[in-house]
Amino acid sequence: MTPFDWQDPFGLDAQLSEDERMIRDAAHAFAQSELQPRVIEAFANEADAPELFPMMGSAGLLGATVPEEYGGAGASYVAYGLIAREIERVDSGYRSMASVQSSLVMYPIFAYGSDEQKRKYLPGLASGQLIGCFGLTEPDAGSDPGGMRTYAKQDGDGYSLSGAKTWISNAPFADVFVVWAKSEAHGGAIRGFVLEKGMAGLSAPKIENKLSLRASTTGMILMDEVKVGADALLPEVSGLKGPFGCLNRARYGISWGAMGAAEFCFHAARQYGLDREQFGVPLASKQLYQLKLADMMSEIALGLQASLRVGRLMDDHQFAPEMISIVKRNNVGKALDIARKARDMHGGNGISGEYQVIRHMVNLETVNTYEGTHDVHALILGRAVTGIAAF
Ligand code: TGC
Ligand code: FAD
Repeated sequence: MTPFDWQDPFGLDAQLSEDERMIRDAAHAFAQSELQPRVIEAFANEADAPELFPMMGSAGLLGATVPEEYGGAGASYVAYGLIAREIERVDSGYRSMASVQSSLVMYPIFAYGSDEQKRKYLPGLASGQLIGCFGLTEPDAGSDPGGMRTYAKQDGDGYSLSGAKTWISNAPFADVFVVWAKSEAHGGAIRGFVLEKGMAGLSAPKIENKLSLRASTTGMILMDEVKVGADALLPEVSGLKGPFGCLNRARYGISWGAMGAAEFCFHAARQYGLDREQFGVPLASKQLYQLKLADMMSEIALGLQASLRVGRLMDDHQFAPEMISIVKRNNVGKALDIARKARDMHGGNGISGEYQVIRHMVNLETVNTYEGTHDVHALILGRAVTGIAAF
């Protein structure tokens, strides 16, 4: 009989390759030594942290799946998920910064870009010398991105873009903007464009006073006849499958990341229950307390195993987007529930920033909403089950 490990109930570690374990351990060491010491203050002060990008780049955490010739690590999607889990064990906002850069900026340039665009942007994005953002959501088009109003007019050989994007991670300090717009020259089809900081007519004001994900900077992208050359167009994709192809990768990473946040909360609640005595005994000796810990451990073990399966299928090019909807929706929903329970199990201390569980709890409210809300993923799955779109 194998002894049971409450920190790894199904032996996830043993299912990883040597390379994946090394990447996981490096991400863990970076997150604990560089991110953890700054996060409480960063969250409290809603601080911008562009300096983290070159640090994450040096640690090999950006664009892990992108081939080495473009500065990436050529690693597996499982390795990418493990990185997200380790960063989000510290904070969902830091994972957001990294996953936007990797899945929503580097991936579309790699998958849909010209050779010239790949050479121009990918090495700088991988090293973190360049910071990227991804503009899909608009004030009047969130869950329904097909309703976007941003358009690209033909302008000589190039294009002129006008419109507004909102709730855009990294935008206020981004150098590279991957923006989706309806293109006049392509019969109104949604196309991707790469814009650069400093272009006339382009601005990215910060959205202040978020009460969730405060360690990640969020802003708008305002475009007033931003003129770009023909070389700004991502040539290899047309239609909503362009942005959705990126979202598949980011949503998958989030499914691992949310489990990292949940693990932090589970471990914290366990330790708190062992240390804190009430009625003359540790809280962890109480049946109700143990029930909550048992539920947390079970959901995390199941969620990680599901993400590992989806990651392996992605690495084999055998995945369906609905699989990603299952793990994004379920893992984030379970993580939010675990964070709320952990907050409660810490009693009054649970509302203090020092104990960190309430920070994870409020962060996960955002994670539940972005990249397709919990209910939108239910509708994607409902369509798959019934054949009827209920959006
Ligand atoms: P629908 O008619 O279903 O599809 C339109 C076209 O897109 C294709 N497609 C996909 N392709 C690849 N992967 C997927 N997951 C795809 N889903 C759809 C589809 O085949 C079709 O292609 P074609 O060639 O036939 O035209 O589209 P719809 O307009 O009915 O969409 C419905 C719905 C609800 C599924 C979709 O709009 C949706 O997912 N909404 C949620 C929006 C969302 O997730 N936004 C995320 C914004 S980015 C963000 O939040 C970043 S946060 C980052 C961070 O900080 O971590
Ligand atoms: P809405 O679509 O208006 O939804 C509001 C509510 O209605 C939700 O509960 C939703 O589930 C529900 N609803 C919507 N449609 C239906 C339906 N058909 N049936 C039943 N219920 C429905 N976007 C980017 O493009 N890039 C980014 O980098 C980015 N970063 C973000 C960072 C943060 C901190 C946040 C909060 C958001 C970010 N987003 C980003 C935007 C995010 O993707 C959207 O907020 C999300 O897609 C939901 O859109 P919405 O806010 O317009 O909500």
